Amino acid sequence: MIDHPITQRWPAKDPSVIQLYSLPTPNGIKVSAMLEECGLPYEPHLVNIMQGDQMSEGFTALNPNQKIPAIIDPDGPNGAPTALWESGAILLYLAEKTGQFLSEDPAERLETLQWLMWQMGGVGPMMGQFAFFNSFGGKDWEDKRPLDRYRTETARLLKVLDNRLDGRDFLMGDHYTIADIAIWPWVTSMERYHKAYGVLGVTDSKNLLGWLERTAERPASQRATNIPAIS
Ligand SMILES: N[C@@H](CCC(=O)N[C@@H](CS)C(=O)NCC(=O)O)C(=O)O
Repeated sequence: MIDHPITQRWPAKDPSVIQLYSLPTPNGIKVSAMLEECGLPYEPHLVNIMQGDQMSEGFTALNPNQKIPAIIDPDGPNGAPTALWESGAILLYLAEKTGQFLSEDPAERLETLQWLMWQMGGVGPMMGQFAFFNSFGGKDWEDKRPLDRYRTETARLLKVLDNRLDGRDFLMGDHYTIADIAIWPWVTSMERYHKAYGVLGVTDSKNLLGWLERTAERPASQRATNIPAIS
């Protein structure tokens, strides 16, 4: 049973499963991809950030930071209902809950978390700013220095990723992990929404292109790009 103000606006059809409040943006896709990969039962709810749903009272009661994605797990730690936001924290939680996509080996686990933090602290914020100055409000700004700055930094991060993927199928070698799940939606969004693979140097990065293809081939990645369904 879920007793939370968010259920007034987004009622749970099956309150015994994880409730996902999201939209298929890069941060949203991370969590839907993880849920799909893990095979956990869950119920997606569309939070339309273009219409300001994230500012509503119900959503704010769940995430005071007013951003998607967020979840409620009725069967959280100690069997109690748990609400969680911040996509990286949700990936870590689901990995620990299911024992999947994060090695139990301490060294490997640490290295995976390092790449997850790299995504959360670098890739997401920098690519988000690049997107703003390249394609959204900032594209009409006369001063092009912010666009140059974020494009240069985004290209640099992508080069770091390309180097890491040299001789590796995934960030952690043979193992597909929450690091791949966190990074992939951001990288693909650079082309899908911004047609920027050329200016960012992705088209010349063969390790990166191979990884993008391998990750995109996964059925969970494909399904996640439309969860929650927009129409
Ligand atoms: N660090 C947060 C970032 C979440 C985030 O920026 N979500 C965006 C969509 S990708 C959002 O909800 N934006 C709405 C807004 O800023 O009002 C996470 O990884 O969960």
